[in-house]
Amino acid sequence: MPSKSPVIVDLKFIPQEVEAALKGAFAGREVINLADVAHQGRALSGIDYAVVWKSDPDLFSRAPDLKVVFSGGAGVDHVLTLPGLPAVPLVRFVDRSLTTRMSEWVVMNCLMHLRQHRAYETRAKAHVWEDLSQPEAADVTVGVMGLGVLGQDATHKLRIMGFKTIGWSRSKKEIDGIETFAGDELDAFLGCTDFLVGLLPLTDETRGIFNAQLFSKLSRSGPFGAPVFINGGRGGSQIGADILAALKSGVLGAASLDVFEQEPLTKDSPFWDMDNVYITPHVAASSDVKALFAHVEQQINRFESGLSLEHLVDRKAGY
Ligand code: NDP
Ligand code: OXD
Repeated sequence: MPSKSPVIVDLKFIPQEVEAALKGAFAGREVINLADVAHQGRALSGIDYAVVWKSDPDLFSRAPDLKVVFSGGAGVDHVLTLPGLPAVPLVRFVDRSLTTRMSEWVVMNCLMHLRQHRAYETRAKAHVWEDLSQPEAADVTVGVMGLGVLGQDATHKLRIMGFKTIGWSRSKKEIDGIETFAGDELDAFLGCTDFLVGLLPLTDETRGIFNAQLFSKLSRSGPFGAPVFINGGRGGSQIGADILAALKSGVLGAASLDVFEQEPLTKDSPFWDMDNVYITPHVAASSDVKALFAHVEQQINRFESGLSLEHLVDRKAGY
């Protein structure tokens, strides 16, 4: 029986988490963890599989024989932009725990803005006892841009919390209890949206989509007047300078940003010091590494048994 192909693991995650998750993973196969100094400079030809997250640009020239590439996360922009990506199937990570984490982040941020959490924190620090008028979730329309795996789960959980929820995607969707918009219906969608949630992949079409023009089309008739922008998708889809200007001028009332055009966010970024901005360091839905390896193993087993791979990326669409 031919021996099983090794798997290259090249994940710029927390190294200890990768090490721990590798224990017991990929039974019967050699794992070449590129974070391990023992593998630095090692020849990688003849290897069929690689699991990657933010790989170095020379990966594909070092590993010229890959048959399948696996993204360490749901997004694949970091793979599609690597030089020499071979014309082989690219599989992204779709996972219950990742999806759940993103919905937690989205719901948490919508609730923090709804419940004016920052205003109460500020008052608490100054020992000020003051109540502010309190709309309920049903008074707010949350518009989700991107109705894929993450967007659909988030809309479902936002609805459970009572938010009116609408969504926009490339192709029209039928989702129970949610008004959906597609393609050129974007302006109509924006006009109904009080809290805008970004859950889009980064593609040629979505680069810079969250810009001044788009913010100016959001509803201003919600309970807080100015709309709120919440982005858990990709930083390349937003224009940071436009967000700053919109927050300063009142076109936007507040924001929650997990992703930035340049990551890590530089220490001198004005976003850190803005009272009406919540910042998290691209952790809205980090991959559970054990679950990632289980998913890769499952897909390799399918591939080697002649079954079709799941969660394939459409290279032309870019996601
Ligand atoms: P999916 O591929 O399942 O969904 C993508 C959605 O975006 C689809 O509804 C798609 O439309 C829509 N879309 C894509 N391009 C366009 C466009 N040009 N116009 C309108 N709609 C568009 O992805 P996921 O839901 O799994 O993930 C979304 C993104 O979230 C990932 O690509 C990643 O960048 C980001 N992410 C961020 C994380 C974080 O920690 N911050 C963690 C995980 C993911 P259609 O349905 O018609 O195809
Ligand atoms: C992902 C991410 O794409 O964590 O999974 O950003």
